[in-house]
Amino acid sequence: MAAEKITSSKQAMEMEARYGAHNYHPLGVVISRAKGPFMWDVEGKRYFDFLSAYSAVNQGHCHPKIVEAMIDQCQKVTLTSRAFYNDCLGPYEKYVTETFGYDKVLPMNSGAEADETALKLCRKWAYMKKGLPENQAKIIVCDGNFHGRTISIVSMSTDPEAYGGYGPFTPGFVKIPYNDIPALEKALEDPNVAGFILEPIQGEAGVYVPDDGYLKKSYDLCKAKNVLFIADEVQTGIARTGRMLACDHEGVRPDILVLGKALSGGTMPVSAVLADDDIMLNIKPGEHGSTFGGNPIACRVAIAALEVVKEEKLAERAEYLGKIFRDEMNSVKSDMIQQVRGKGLLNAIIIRPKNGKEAWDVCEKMKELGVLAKPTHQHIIRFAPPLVITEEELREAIELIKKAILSFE
Ligand code: IF1
Repeated sequence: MAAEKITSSKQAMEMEARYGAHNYHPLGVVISRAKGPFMWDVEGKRYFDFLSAYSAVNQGHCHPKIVEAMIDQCQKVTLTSRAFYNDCLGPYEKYVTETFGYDKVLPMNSGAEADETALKLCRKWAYMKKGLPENQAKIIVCDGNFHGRTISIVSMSTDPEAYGGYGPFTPGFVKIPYNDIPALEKALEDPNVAGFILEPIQGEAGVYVPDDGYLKKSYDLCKAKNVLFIADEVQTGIARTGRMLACDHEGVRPDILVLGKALSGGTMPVSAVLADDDIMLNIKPGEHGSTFGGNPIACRVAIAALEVVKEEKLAERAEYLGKIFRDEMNSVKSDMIQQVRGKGLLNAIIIRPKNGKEAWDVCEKMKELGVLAKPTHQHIIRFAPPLVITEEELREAIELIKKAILSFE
């Protein structure tokens, strides 16, 4: 029995409702093709993509260089598992560690897997190098965090929608307010603290940009207490905020760096954890791994994805275009715009409800006008187009976004 072909958006949405888990509530649009900053629905309507799959498509949809690497490797060998060597992993490991300046990389697949790996590396280091008593290691996390959806990761969450109904929870996490230095100082007084994990900008929390200096001060406090500073750059990394890493804005070099999403340019799940030998080599053969982690296709795709970032100067583009976006949105005369915030091309607008209309309604209007974005936490719309968008295309999309907001005046 062959799989059914989709000939209308309505057919696709009904099929998903009937046969798929209802763990999402997507906007009512069915994408069938995408290229660069654009996506087309089943009926052929074009949209500007202003979500970029939550910053996984920084290089633009179906970037030719990345797709070419994928196709080429697919016809050689797709997967060896780590039971054997292959001729793609070494070159990738060398390339990615030299790109970010670390001794070693542990390749994984999803961002959650990479964050879990970072937590395991931190705990292992705490027992083997810092000398913490077995099973007593604590890791400080921030209110409003989002690091993935596994049981241990939602054990760190302060969002009932993320952790509700999934107990019992993994112990060993200490929650403090984000962007709060005194709270971190106090939490670091506990001698059993092994690490501090945070997003340099909280994405899911609504593009919450901490005060200037927060990352550097946090890093310094952790170093003073021999605590590992773990940066989850799954969403903020790979040029999204106007630098290769969001930590680069403050010259902070995380002890453990977590990457994902755009590491593959949105073609397939590729994530990575980078650290120096003193941290990385505490995990011995057989103590961690994954079937697809570091597979040949992932290695070829990730090299191509990083080459695109460098060759097309995507960080510089994000910096320059992001300023245009924030300036233009701050000039809109509408009391629906409560705040515009962000760095590079990771931005958000807090929508003040008006006449019963709120962020979701603005997103529906934008969809009608040909721009796709989605609210987070009811009143915040995240705007994150692929970094390959041209200034002309960005300005065209900005006019449509303005039109959508002003349509409620
Ligand atoms: C969903 C949120 C964003 C992440 C950071 C790790 C991960 C993510 C900073 C895990 C993933 C995705 C997951 C996706 C929607 C999206 C998301 F709304 F869920 F929170 F971007 F903000 N660290 N974020 O942002 O990476 O395992 O997904 O590869 O779960 O709905 P993953």
